[in-house]
Amino acid sequence: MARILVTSALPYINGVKHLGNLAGSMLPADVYARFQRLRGHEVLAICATDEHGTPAELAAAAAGQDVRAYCDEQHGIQKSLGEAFALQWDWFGRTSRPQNAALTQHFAETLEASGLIAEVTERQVYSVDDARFLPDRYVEGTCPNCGYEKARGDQCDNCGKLLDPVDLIDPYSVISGSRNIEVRDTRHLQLRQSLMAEKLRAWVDAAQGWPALARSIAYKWLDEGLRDRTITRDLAWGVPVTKDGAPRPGFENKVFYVWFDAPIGYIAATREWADATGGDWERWWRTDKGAGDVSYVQFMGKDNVAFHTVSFPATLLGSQEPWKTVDKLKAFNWLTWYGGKFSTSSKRGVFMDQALELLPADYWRWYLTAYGPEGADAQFTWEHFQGAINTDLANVLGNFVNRITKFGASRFDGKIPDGGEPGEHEAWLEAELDARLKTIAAHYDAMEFRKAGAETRALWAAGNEYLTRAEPWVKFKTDPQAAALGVRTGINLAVIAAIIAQPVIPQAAAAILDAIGVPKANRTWPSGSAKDLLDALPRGHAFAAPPILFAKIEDDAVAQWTERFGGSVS
Ligand code: B3M
Ligand code: ZN
Repeated sequence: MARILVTSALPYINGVKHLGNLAGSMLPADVYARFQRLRGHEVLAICATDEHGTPAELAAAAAGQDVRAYCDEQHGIQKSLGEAFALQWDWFGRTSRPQNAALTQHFAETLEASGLIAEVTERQVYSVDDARFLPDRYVEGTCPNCGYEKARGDQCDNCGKLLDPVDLIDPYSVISGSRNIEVRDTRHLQLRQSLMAEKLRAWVDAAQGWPALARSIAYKWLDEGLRDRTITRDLAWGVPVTKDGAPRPGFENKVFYVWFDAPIGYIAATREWADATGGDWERWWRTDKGAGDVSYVQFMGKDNVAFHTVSFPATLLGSQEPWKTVDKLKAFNWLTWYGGKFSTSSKRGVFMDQALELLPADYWRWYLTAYGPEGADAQFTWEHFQGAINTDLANVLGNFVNRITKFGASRFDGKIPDGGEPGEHEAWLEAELDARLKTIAAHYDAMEFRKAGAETRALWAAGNEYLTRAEPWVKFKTDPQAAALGVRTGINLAVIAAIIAQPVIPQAAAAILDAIGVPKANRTWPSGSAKDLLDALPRGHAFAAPPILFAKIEDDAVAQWTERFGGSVS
């Protein structure tokens, strides 16, 4: 049995997340964790809200709320929406909790003791009218790289370039709109990444389980020459900057940069879990305390890769302490809304709360996993979503399960019948099953979710194919033994179809397994021969047909939703 630590990139606190946030880290992390639990591995799945930095402060200000009250409210909303989407975290924490402040301050002081922190004077954008410095997203202006006029201080949304606020052309304050902007000196702490370049490159070289995209981004940063990075900001909301455990002189009005404390939030949320459950967090994060045999798997969007393959490891490795670093990493492209961005303000796209008003979580989980933005951007369209749901879930899985359970319940008193000897149709099915079960598991292990989805659908389709071949409802009149065999085999196959569906559509899978009366302990990932799996339920075992599993999405619903959420690249 393996020990697997799974983390998803931490969603920013500001507002309900859209389907892209779900598809690009949280959902695949949950699917992977569920799969590994079904295989009997010890899994710890961790996530949290990323609550510091300018996104939180600006959103709280826009909501007219104190930032802590805003974060309290938004964390609750995101936590309950995650539960409604059946995201099964062992803990969904908060980077604003004391555990993260303590750890962030520990790392900063340890890094300083290793000579990797320098106190420097920086030139920063200062707004005279707001009487404050304007870090990151507090200042916008024209991008020096592409001319985009609403580039943010930290990154240009148009060309993606990472920016320094002082580079912006014609900057203005996001708070007041004022252009009465100066560049002034201010003291900051810098992480001396330049001193870590060699150690980090060696670590990236040695990394085995990374996809090409993640590796190429890490090398790009390393090849560009690692710059020393400012890890403090002139903000009030965040982790206070300390020295020897006390407020650092000259830094009383500064906090750590959100991207310094956020990844530490993975460890801190694990400490929250331990504090709440009595678990042992060091078993997962300290290689001197048992984490040496942990496989650590991270899920994120591609714009977060550099922070996870360079900056965060620089913190961990630079501390000279035995911290667990990532082993495997899955980076996603973007889910677009008809090729464009999701946007609340311009009513483009569906957000997590709205999605659940329209359809149960399983519909979205299936579509966003089996058609997710893995190797390339994936675009959501209502038409494609409708087709995928109606085909994969209603016609293939739903139809197969309903036909065989309804027929078996009506003609065989809802009991697994005896009789009939496996023949050519069962031999065909056994070969199908043996091959597909192995392939599905291999795709999940490799974090290839689209491929795992396609193979899962193919196994469900084999169920319909088997029923066509075995045709128990025809044989029932002429050869009751063959009909009994067909029903027995078909019901056992419905169990397998549901068991392998659990990582992606847990609610529908549970409905099928509950109706067929499969004990919870028997719902682990199928092992053993297909022959045994197709004859696993004891003769006479009582079963029933589950309620209708999936309602087809009708055209008029698509028309309504297109009207409400947008449905063309405008
Ligand atoms: N909050 C998500 C984003 O960039 C960011 C991830 C933090 S993971 C430590 O949208
Ligand atoms: Zn730009």
